[in-house]
Amino acid sequence: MKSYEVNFDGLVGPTHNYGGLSYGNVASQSNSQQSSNPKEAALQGLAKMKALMDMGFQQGVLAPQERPDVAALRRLGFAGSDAQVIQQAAKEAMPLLVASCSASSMWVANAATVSPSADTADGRVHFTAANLNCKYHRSIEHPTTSRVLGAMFANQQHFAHHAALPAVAQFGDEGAANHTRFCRAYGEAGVEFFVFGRSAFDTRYPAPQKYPARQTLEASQAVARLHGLREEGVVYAQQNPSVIDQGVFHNDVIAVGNGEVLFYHEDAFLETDKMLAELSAKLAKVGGKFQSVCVPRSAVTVDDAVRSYLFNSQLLSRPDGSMLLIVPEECRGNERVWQYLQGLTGTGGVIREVKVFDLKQSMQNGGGPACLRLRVALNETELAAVNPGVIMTAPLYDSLTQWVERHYRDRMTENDLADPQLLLECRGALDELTQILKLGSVYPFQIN
Ligand code: SUG
Repeated sequence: MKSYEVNFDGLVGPTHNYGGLSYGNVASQSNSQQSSNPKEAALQGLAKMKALMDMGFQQGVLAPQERPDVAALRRLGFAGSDAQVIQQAAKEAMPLLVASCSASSMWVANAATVSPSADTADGRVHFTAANLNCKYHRSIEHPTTSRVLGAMFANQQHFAHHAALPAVAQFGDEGAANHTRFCRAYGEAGVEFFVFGRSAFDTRYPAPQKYPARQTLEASQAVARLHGLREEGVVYAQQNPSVIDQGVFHNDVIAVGNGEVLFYHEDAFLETDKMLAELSAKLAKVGGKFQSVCVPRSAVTVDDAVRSYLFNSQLLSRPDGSMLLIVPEECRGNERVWQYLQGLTGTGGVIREVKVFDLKQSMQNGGGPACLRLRVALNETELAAVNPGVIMTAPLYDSLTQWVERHYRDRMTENDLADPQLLLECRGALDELTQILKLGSVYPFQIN
């Protein structure tokens, strides 16, 4: 049976702004308080989805969330009408209003961890929504994420959904941003690779000193158990704490994998040789031949990787078996990175082509091409069971583009977030969106 990797991209929401909310994420911190352009952000994301679809890849779309999250503000004690809640928060606790307005759900690599049916004990595709509990503005995403994923993958015969892990730092889980899967073909059993930043219960593991390690070993292990993965089909590795302290807040900022290939930076992991040997041995057991492409620090420094987002790229398989790398424009702007990429594609290795995309609006908050997509490997039957409303087509691209043009503002600053009118605009837009994507009622304003 045919199988595919389907990329579901997060549609940027109408409140996209630079809130400076993510300590440890260099771009988020350095662009804090700049004015943003939500319309441009959404159109840049849609252009990437359209381009991948036009290249022949399976592409889907994942809806943004209701923001401002008035219900979250009410849980923090703000009261009255919706407009009063927003005005009171703006007056008394602006950082909380900003957090409740974040469009951060666009980075759907953090929405969930997904295990394809070929890896799981019950033969279904498993999803665990990420609790994202390292940052308040992200910790409020998972209830709606679960409803949206439930509406997209609604068939219980093929899809199993797990609620987010307990919402404490010991089970900090950032979803697919710290998870990669290696396989010979998408429909065959593979090796799932979980990368954690620290252990919550075992003090023998080192931890970063400056910035938080968002993913714990115990969270990764819990997800593997929930999904029914076999021990021979799983490898755990620890991120190098020193790169976390240099701004590598997720593993997908320093490594990306696809098929039988891991593309990574020399400083990305601890005990790299042991980890590569385990990946190679376990992939061999399911018939695969593991290949690693290491980028040496002498060619590209960790700082170059953080600034350019070289590794936050999409590594895609082409029909002839070679691979294509989708990188952000910032890679072309960094001389060392660009030179490295010219060499990489010119030497007859597996990565043959690089395509550059302008995703500046998202990049300024630390979200590159790979952050914007959630990969779901599906066989033909499973793909047919996905809600067809969320699969990208030329007409869907046109309607989403027109929808963005109609509803989105082209400038947003902190002052705009305090405008109660913004809530009404967003709800109107999202109500229409759920009809376009045939999601039913998924937002708090639609179900309460
Ligand atoms: O969680 N930025 C996100 C970026 C997530 C990138 N995702 C992956 N690497 N997979 C984060 O730090 C910034 C929001 C603000 O500052 O306005 C933010 O949430």
